[in-house]
Amino acid sequence: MKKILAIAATAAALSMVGTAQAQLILTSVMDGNMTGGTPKMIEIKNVSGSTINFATTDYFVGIIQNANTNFSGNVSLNTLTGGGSLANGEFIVIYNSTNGTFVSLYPSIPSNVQAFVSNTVANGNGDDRYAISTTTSVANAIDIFGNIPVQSNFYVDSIARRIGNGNFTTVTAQAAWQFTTLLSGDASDHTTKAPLGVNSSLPVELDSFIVE
Ligand SMILES: [Ca+2]
Ligand SMILES: [Ca+2]
Repeated sequence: MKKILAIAATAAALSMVGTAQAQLILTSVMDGNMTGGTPKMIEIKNVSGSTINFATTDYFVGIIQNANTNFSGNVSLNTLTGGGSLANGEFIVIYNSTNGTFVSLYPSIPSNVQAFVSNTVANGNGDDRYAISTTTSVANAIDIFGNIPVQSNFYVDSIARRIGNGNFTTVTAQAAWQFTTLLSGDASDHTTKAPLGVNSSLPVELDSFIVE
């Protein structure tokens, strides 16, 4: 007796599965609890396994504000870093702190973190999503924080820290992130609840995900 295999069904299922290499991921997002909603911050990490030279392999970090579905502002990492590079496992922090709050709350930046000011990009006030893309379009995103079609206040006055892999290009923030509310005006919260350059809870395997 011959067995009939559901080859067509298997092939269809396999066609839904893809692999992609996450080169850079978002690891922290903050909507600050201090005066003026500062500091606002985005932290990204190189998980590619090797140094990324932005002059030859550029990426764009952008904000998708309010009801928008594409970037309302973005910055080239080559431009931001002045043609710099990022070693594997190290971080870039982009912050918005025109009144100096970020600098006062983080007077000592860890050696594995490069910090840059950008008021255009790090401007989320709790309902704005962020993405890293290979182009200036969200369509080419390699990592997303937040549910792009759905505007909601999901991190107001909070620090969001990545605790899992999630799905890199279709992620809804709640699935892969831990949210901690920062007490209004309490500067001591940041050193304990929002340390920079720490992402030890992130699993190592980052090399595959399901494309939906
Ligand atoms: Ca706020
Ligand atoms: Ca907003």
